Amino acid sequence: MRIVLVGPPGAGKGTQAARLSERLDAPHISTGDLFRENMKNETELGKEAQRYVDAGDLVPDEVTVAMVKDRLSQPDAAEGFLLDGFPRNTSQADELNTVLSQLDQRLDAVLLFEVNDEELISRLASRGRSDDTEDVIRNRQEVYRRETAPLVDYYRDLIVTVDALGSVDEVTDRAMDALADEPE
Ligand code: B4P
Repeated sequence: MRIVLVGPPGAGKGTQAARLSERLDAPHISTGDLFRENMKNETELGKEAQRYVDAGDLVPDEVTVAMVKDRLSQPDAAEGFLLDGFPRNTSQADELNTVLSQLDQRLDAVLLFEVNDEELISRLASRGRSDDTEDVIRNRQEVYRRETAPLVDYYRDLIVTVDALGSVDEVTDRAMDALADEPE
């Protein structure tokens, strides 16, 4: 299956994508993880992304889109993937459409993880990643509302909503059930 995961920062996209990847036997492709790996290895891409990630802003589309195109062209993504954190705005979504149609592929579903703001803040505060400080979290939430939330309308025919409150196992089961209920 070709699935996109959308949700506010801290909704558990990364957590759930890793688990769904095992259950569905499809690679987990996380733009956040790809940026963090490049930053750790101090690659040119990592150096370029660092200041945006540190501030909780979106890394410029041209950098992000090139990185995703490269990843999607690898053989393990040919039969399916879970795309975690991409697209994050409608222009990235347009780019993804173009890439997929060139590969004669299309998305099967867009999983939308819903959690209230209070829970999001408490999850991120307890994780403590370097971009999980209060100011940066607030900016990431604002960026989500402004840039990413419009994807719900953009993908209205593909959206599958998942209540992401509850234990990690409960959320995984809900996501699997919701996908199973989707028409082919
Ligand atoms: P991401 O890595 O995508 O970060 P995120 O949205 O905060 O994480 P996620 O929602 O996956 O939460 P997680 O599972 O980790 O992005 C980081 C940065 O990279 C962005 O700010 C941006 O700068 C850049 N970036 C990424 N993609 C981009 C793009 N397409 N374009 C431009 N820039 C981009 O869960 C969070 C915490 O909750 C964890 O501690 C987890 O253990 C906990 N948790 C999860 N599920 C739980 C549950 N059910 N109950 C309790 N806790 C739970």
